[in-house]
Amino acid sequence: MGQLFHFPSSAFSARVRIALALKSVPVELVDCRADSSRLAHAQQIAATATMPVYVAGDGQVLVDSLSIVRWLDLSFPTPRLFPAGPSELSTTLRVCDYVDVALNILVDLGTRAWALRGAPEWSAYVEERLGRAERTLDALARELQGLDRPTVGPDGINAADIWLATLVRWFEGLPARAEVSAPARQILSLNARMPAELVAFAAPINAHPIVKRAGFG
Ligand SMILES: N[C@@H](CCC(=O)N[C@@H](CS)C(=O)NCC(=O)O)C(=O)O
Repeated sequence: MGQLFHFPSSAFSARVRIALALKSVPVELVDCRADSSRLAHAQQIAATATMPVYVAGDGQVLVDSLSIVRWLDLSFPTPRLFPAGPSELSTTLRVCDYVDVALNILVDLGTRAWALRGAPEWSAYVEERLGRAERTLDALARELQGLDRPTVGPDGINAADIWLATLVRWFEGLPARAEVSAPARQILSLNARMPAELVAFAAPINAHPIVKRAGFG
C-alpha cells in the first residue's frame, strides 16, 4: 500500500486524497502537521520539502501534486482523470495550470515570502502577484462559462475539476482556519478575490460525497 505524506488543510494535498479516493486506491495517510518527525521524514524523502509526497507501494517517490495524480492515472486508470485526446487534455491541463498559478501566488505571499513584508518593494510586489492571480482566475472563469456541462471532464469529474474544487473550498475555508492558523491569517490578509463563477462551478463538485469526504471532510 502507498503512503501519502500530507497536510490536512492544504489544497495541494486535498487534490491527491480526492484522486486516490475516486480511484478507490488504498493509502496510508500520514498527517505531517500532526507530527514533526513525520514531516522531517517526508522532507528527507523529497528534496522539494513540500507536501504532498506520495510513496507508492513499490517505493517509487512522487513529489508534486500534478505529478502524483498523473502517475496515479496511469497506474490506476479508472476513472480517468486526464483525458486521452489532445484537445480535452489541453483544456484540463490549462485549468490545472491556471489554478496552480493562483494558488501558488497566494501560498507564496502568505507563507514562504511573508518574512519579506517589511521590505520597501513588498506592496508593489504583492500588487503585481495578486493582479496576476486575479487575471488568471478571471480567464479561468471565462473558460468555464464557455463549457456546456457541469464538469470540465467530458464524462464527469476529472483532474481539472479536482484542482478547481479544492482551490475554492480551500479559499472558502480561510476565515475559519484564520482563527487558529497564522499562515491562513496571513493569506486572508492579502484580500484576494475569488470569482463568483468559479465558486458556483465548484459547489456541486465539492458536494460530491467522495470529493467532500476525501477533500476537507
Ligand atoms: N507544486 C507543489 C506545491 C506544494 C506546496 O507548496 N505545499 C505547501 C503546503 S500548502 C508546502 O509544503 N509548504 C511548505 C514549505 O514550502 O515549506 C505541489 O503541487 O505539490
